[in-house]
Amino acid sequence: MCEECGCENANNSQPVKREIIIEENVLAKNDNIAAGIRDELAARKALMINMLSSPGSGKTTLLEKSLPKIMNEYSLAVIEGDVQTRYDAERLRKLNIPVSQLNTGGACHLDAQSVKNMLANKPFDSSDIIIIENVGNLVCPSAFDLGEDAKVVSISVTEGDDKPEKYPAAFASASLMLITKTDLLPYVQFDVERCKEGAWQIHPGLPVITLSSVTGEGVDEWIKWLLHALDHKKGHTHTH
Ligand SMILES: Nc1nc2c(ncn2[C@@H]2O[C@H](COP(=O)(O)OP(=O)(O)OP(=O)(O)O)[C@@H](O)[C@H]2O)c(=O)[nH]1
Ligand SMILES: [Mg+2]
Repeated sequence: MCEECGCENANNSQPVKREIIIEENVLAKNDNIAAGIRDELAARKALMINMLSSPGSGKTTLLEKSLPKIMNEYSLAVIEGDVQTRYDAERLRKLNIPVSQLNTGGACHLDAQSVKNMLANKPFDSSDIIIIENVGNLVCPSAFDLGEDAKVVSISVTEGDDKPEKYPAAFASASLMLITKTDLLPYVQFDVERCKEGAWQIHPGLPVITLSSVTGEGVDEWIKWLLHALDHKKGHTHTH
């Protein structure tokens, strides 16, 4: 018995091996389902974004702030992933943004099957842009492909500028990093350049947007990135 967490695996190599094989099977099955989702979304040229971060980095607040700016022009839908509660879905519904809540009931990430089930329903079956707010966790969600076009990882300035180096998987797999809550920079020890450098060590050239949902700094840039990704999905040529 492991003294730290009470698990059964300590000092016994057999169960650990079995656990790794099971984990590989789970991931392979998840990847297959995700590949199916990706094919389906490619066929109807819908964009799906998977937002990752540790709890409380400001994902829902950013969606509240940014999506109303484009909701009349584009057909949007949000999947809110949380261990428990419908709080985030209720917040977005107040703004008339179509949203469904997925509660994992304990799991630290969303998986492709639960997203696939959701995508069969309205309004997801006809949306231009589907945003998944994954469970707040900087580790597990990065291992589970959901069939998205891009992962967007957020880190708020209250979390410390060393986090990309400490939790590299999320930054390695992301297509965009958001450094959030920049309005709090005067009050915390956070070196934006160090944070970027740390992320670039893991993922050279990773695009970065610094933003604040309080001041609005960077929010338009985030929307521009999103619409550019949609353009790309629809196969339009770019002029910017
Ligand atoms: N100062 C400041 N606070 C912010 C900003 N964005 C979000 N917050 C606050 O940070 C807290 C968490 O914000 P949420 O948007 O709920 O964060 P989240 O990433 O959706 O959280 P989970 O879904 O629980 O992982 C709330 O108290 C927000 O008001 C920001 O730009 N500046
Ligand atoms: Mg949230």
